[in-house]
Amino acid sequence: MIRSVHRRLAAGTAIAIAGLLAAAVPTAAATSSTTTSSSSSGSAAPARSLAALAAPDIPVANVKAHLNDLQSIATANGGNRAHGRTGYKASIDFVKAKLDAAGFTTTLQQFTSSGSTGYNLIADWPGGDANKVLMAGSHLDSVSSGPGINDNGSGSAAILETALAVSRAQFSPDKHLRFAWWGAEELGLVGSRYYVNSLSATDRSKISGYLNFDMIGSPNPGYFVYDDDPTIEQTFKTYFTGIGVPTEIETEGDGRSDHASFKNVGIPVGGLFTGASRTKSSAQATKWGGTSGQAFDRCYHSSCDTTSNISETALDRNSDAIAYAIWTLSAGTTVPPTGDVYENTTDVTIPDYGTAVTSSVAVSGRTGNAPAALQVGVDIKHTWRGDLVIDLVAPDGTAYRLKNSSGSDSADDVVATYTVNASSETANGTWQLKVQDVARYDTGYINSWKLTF
Ligand code: DTR
Ligand code: CA
Ligand code: ZN
Ligand code: ZN
Repeated sequence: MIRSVHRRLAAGTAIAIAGLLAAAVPTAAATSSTTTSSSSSGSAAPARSLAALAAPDIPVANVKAHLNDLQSIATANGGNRAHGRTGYKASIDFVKAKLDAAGFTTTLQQFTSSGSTGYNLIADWPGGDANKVLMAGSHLDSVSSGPGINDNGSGSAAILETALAVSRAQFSPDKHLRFAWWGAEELGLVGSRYYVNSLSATDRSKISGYLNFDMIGSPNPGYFVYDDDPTIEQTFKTYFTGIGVPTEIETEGDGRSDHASFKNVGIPVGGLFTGASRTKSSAQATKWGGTSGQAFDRCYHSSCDTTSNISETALDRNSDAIAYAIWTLSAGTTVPPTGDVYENTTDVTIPDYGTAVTSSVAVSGRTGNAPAALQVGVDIKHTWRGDLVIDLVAPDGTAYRLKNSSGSDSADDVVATYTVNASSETANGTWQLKVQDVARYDTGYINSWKLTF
């Protein structure tokens, strides 16, 4: 028996405070990151400062642990993680395994360069508006002369830990989040260019911005911000101003890293850099500390680019800046759901490690297709929510993945609002929420769910 409730939110009663809450980061259960509510007027902090409050601190110890793992991989594979060598594929497999366990949808993209197979790793976080994709990327390959811990284990480890923080928070921003680890950057931005060239013009147009992180832990660090897209540049500058660290514009010129592949096709880009073989001036040493007259990274492209070639302070500051930028730039301009709500509040038990169950809502009386930003509100009570895979199934049977399973997400309950681009689906018909518990132990039930058109 389908018990769906159809009600219209009176216009004006829903005051969209999404821009302020979109950056709100749930701590315990995954809660809506975009919501509307009636609220009395009153001053509210600007969204950006809330985003600063809402973005999680990235534990630099976790980032360093990833660097230790990459160091071990290099040591076990001839001392490097270069394109075409066993150390690179081992690095890719290491990163992919962590993302799969955290609930990301990963894709391994192969290409050939200099006679060897190269790999890009693309990791999509389920949910968000598929027409507004925010990307963050780092090249994972080293040069053949060393382990490449600063260049570019530092960027790779920082975005990996940020992606894991997205999973821990069950962050569900307005935009769709995509992370990428590039192959063969050291051969001339080969992997990132291959990725961009493989995108259709339509898919390129969906990328609202690409953030690049290549060398963000240099031992004698500078704090450089790319001066390409002004909004991205300002976002990073705002973060560093907030922690009292002055920045400079990255002046080593375009084309020096993977953001160039995106900029060349008109995608807004930005990023951070702590310096390579250029020397730190006395003015910079006064500003940032460190040693003037010495290279930002004396081990650039050398065998001594090991885990001892890292400034923990720079790595920590830049990792946190990455999280701030992703939380801030992924909050789109949400259209408040002032339309119709179709809800089913009947409890449905989810069998432990069993077959999928469904809960339905009947939508009728509407014209045309569903919206490009269909809001799917989910309320599931379930211990160890990482057991759960959740899909929205349209009337024609098309399934939209809302949440992947995650072996590491031990938190309880899924209370979240997902945004689905359902514009290719007829609005009228029976929509279903499909939930499956894919791991033993821990049980729960669908408490309620709703569609807001
Ligand atoms: N090409 C990068 C290092 C590098 C040199 N200048 C910049 C400027 C911005 C980012 C990175 C770089 C490499 O060797 O991987
Ligand atoms: Ca931190
Ligand atoms: Zn390099
Ligand atoms: Zn690099």
